[in-house]
Amino acid sequence: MMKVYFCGSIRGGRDDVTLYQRIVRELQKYGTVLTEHVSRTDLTDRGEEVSAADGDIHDRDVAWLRESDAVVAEVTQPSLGVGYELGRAVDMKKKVLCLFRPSSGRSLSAMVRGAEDGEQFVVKDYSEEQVEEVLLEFFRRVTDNKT
Ligand code: 6K6
Repeated sequence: MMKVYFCGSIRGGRDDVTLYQRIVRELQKYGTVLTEHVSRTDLTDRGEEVSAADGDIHDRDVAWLRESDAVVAEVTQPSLGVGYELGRAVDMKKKVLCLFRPSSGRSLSAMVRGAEDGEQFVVKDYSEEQVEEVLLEFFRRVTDNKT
């Protein structure tokens, strides 16, 4: 079973959490999502529901990232944590898909957009209704190159 690491903003802001939920539900068709909590609606940007220390969160997440076969990030809502995870993922030579919604009116960081290499690191401009097809295309490629 493939292990998927999903990244989405937490302290960067929770505006897109229902979309994260939709993405995670879709990702579960392809494998185990290690970071399902990112899409939990009761996890706020303040972390009232969470008692874990930041150091423990960091160490656990980096260990999961190392374990993962693929990394999918929703990058429309800017998040330092997501940016950090993406940088570590590149260094670990993971297959990465970044999903960005141009309809937000935002402009994606050059450090993410510019990391695109069309192979290991892909940035996909999409709209919400394309979640299914965009993920299908990505995982087709991931599994093709695995053999
Ligand atoms: C919850 C609420 C506020 O703070 C928390 C701490 N909980 C976290 N639990 C698990 N993963 C986390 C937590 N905080 C950040 N992350 C990781 O960083 C997730 O994997 C997200 O992809 C990313 C979000 O970073 P920020 O900078 O937006 O918080």
